[in-house]
Amino acid sequence: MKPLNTLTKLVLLCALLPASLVAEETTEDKIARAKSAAPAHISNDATIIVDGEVVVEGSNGWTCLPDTMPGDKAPMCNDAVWMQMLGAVGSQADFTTDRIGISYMLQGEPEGSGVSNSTPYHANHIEAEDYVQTGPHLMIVVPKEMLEGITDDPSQGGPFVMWKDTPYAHIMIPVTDD
Ligand SMILES: [Cu+2]
Repeated sequence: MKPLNTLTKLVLLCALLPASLVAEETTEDKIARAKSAAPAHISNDATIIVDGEVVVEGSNGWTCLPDTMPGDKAPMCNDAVWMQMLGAVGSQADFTTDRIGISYMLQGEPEGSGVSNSTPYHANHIEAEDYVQTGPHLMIVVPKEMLEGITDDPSQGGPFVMWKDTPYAHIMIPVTDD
């Protein structure tokens, strides 16, 4: 096959452009999704981070993100402890806390954006034996000894521990039936 000449490339580019523009989310879309993770009385005054940048400076100590993992469209609003933990997960750093941390994920996780319940680092979460996708929920991180007595089995339908044997163990609390 002959290499494409510049004109052909240009024509191809123009043909593809409109579709990609339609699919592209605006920062406003992402801000709206980030805020939808928590009740308005929290998200309206929260800091919003989109694609790693602060786009709204908040005033109440909460931080909302349009995605939990890049592009997964699972928005969350986190307090300071949760933001610290998220940073540790991202850099595979150790993490302990002497206080409770709270995260709201009231939109839950869209199709395919769940995770392995045992590790944040599964190479392909959706293929994990213990893949779990959770509807609207809260997430609570506590000093580890406080996890005692809470199941790590999501199928029971109640609160369960996610990533139990990692520094990032936290309690998942589903708040609806889905
Ligand atoms: Cu969550």
